Amino acid sequence: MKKYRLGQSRDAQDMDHREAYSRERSGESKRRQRQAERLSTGIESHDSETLLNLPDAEPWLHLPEATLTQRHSQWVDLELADRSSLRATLGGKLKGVRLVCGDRVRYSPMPIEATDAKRPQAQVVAVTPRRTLLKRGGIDDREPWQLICANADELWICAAVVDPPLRPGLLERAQVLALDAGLTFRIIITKRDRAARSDALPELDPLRDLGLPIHETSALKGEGVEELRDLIADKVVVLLGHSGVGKSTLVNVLAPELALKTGGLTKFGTGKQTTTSARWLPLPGGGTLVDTPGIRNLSVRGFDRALLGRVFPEFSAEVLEHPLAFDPGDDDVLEALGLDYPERLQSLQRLWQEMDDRNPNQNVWR
Ligand SMILES: Nc1nc2c(ncn2[C@@H]2O[C@H](COP(=O)(O)OP(=O)(O)OP(=O)(O)O)[C@@H](O)[C@H]2O)c(=O)[nH]1
Ligand SMILES: [Mg+2]
Repeated sequence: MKKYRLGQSRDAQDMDHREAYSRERSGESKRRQRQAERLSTGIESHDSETLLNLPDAEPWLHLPEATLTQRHSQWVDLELADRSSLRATLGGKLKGVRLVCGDRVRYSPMPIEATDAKRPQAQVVAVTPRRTLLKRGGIDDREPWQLICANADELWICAAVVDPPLRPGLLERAQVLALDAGLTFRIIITKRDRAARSDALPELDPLRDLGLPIHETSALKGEGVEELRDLIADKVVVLLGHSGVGKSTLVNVLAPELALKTGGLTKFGTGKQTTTSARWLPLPGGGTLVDTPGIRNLSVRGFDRALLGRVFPEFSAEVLEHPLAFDPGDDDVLEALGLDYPERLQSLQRLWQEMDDRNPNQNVWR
């Protein structure tokens, strides 16, 4: 224990000390220490690509393989080759690896079998390289990506006619995600029964003109649902959309035996976050649906701007290069661009800016 003379500040004493900094590193705060290490090694743990790396699964090829069907906070549920399910913990080898619904994993039985089937009966030790990975931009740089589903074939973005309202901007964002992951993209309009037949949903015209597949459905009336069943066939289809658009209701119409929980709406016409984690749901008739929790927004932070040329093919290379150089409020500019849907210029600008956005609060001392 150090003695301090009256009037001598503890700080001043410490600043004189040669090991002042190292003492702070070892003692005060584990978190600060980790931050300091990160700075001195130059490896930023939030480097977006490193986070997606998977440890080598080669040494574990002798173990049985399974699909991760649902993540819980302490364990995961697996679907085994014989379609039975098993609860498992994550092995230490996977520390820091983010597993996601749809991952193909290798697991090993635990030495002592738990008798309660609700407790883990196995341990996941490796993840097989992902065929595809659907992700969205994270909230800040500590979490650059939010993983949605691995090994899927198609992304179906679900949007309701009303409650919650239809927002074409969300559909453009979802298309970016699908292109990045290499998934087939479809737009599923739900609750068609809530709008008059005569309402042709003109807000979708720009997307229709681009030839994007748009399916108008009503789970309530069973409209447009059968053709979806044929599309699923033997594919893995991820359903994504705002809370309350009717994703789980749609799954229940396609596979009533799953009896998923569905929710009502708040008085504001928004969903109640009824589904709380993504679930991998093999359908008895073939194919797999992945029901996901309702999203608030879809960030495209960190995605490659080159994708925008495919989402906004009506723009010339010059506009795609520098969209901000064109003023969407200037009629002459819009005239010169010859756009059928001038509002798309603003959408393009918004996504273009967001893709390169750094989090202004990024601060290594946090
Ligand atoms: N009128 C009408 N209502 C529907 C239709 N599909 C779903 N709903 C209603 O919409 C509400 C929300 O449905 P859910 O299936 O729970 O929505 P969700 O997208 O799974 O919501 P989260 O799990 O919160 O993401 C429920 O009250 C459903 O009855 C439809 O085709 N027509
Ligand atoms: Mg749901």
